[in-house]
Amino acid sequence: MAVEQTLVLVKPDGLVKSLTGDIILKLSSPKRKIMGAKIVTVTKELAEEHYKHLKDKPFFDELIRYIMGEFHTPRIMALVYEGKDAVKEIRDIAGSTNPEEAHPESMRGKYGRITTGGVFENVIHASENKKEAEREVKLWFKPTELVSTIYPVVEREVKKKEYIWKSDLKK
Ligand code: 3AN
Repeated sequence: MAVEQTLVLVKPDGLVKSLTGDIILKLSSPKRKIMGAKIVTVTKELAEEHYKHLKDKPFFDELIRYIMGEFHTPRIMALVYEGKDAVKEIRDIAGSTNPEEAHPESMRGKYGRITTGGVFENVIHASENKKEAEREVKLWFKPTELVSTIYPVVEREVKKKEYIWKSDLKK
């Protein structure tokens, strides 16, 4: 089995239900390493790009509102895992898309629900395959946000403003 990377999102319902600890514990294994982690407020642009394969589905607008945290809290936790067979193993831990069909011990089976409006609130996202994983990791993380450069990078000079802590401003 090859070493793979995969993207995990603890979705807004996972955060309001305080499930981050449980999810990270379930994903912990000597076979896997966390390569990056952050809390993100999801923009409409990011949400639509992430779920672009579902653009024509009747639940697309609700899905975008859900991942942006409109029904829970406007944040998600994004993680990149690396390990042998990581994509499939983490998909299995996450469980099937439909929480009612997911294995009862999977994260989605345990904690997911279908709202009366028909949205699958399934707590966690895990990349579907290696190709999607690369697309998603690159969408959610900059190379410098990962502990090592898992995909090829190039250097580019950019001039931009940045926020620093006010107390760090030297006079
Ligand atoms: P997965 O997240 O298992 O890869 P996708 O990519 O087909 O599945 O779906 C992305 C998200 O869209 C799901 N996690 C779920 O929140 C929502 N979703 C998918 N299918 C449906 C559906 N039939 N009805 C409502 N929401 C859905």
